[in-house]
Amino acid sequence: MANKKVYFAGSIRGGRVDADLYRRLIAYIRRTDVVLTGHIGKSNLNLTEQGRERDALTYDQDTAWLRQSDVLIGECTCPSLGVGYELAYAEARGIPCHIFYDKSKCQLSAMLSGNPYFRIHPYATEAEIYPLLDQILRQ
Ligand code: 6IA
Repeated sequence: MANKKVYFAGSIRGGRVDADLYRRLIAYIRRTDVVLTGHIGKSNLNLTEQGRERDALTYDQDTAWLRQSDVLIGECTCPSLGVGYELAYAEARGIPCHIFYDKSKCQLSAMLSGNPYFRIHPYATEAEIYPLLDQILRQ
């Protein structure tokens, strides 16, 4: 099925060390499908806390996008409280969740790797991710 709505999840306040990778993965998915969360790959995000009212707008928008999405694809090498929350939110609503992480750079939380609901894709090189994305987007 083409044109899936993809919720791409990646660290924001958890750290932006992988922001360029997020940008490349989002661009790849967008060749065929829709990414609801394109901002995750942007280089100029304001990371500072902006107060609960401003953050509530982010929460409301992101959870609305999650409820609309066909699949969540999370890049989880850089640990992020928000991404962990989004994964649990998506699981509770039966949205398929795929988790990617660089196995040479991190150890995935047992709360993710121990949950059989999540489809987990440890990778050694970025090149391994793209054929897996093709499979996920074709499902
Ligand atoms: O705990 P983190 O900040 O690392 O959480 C990252 C995850 O939460 C991402 O997958 C996003 O979907 C979501 N998220 C966290 N912060 C924001 C955000 N910040 N905007 C959109 N989604 C967010 C507001 C700054 C913005 C005005 C650039």
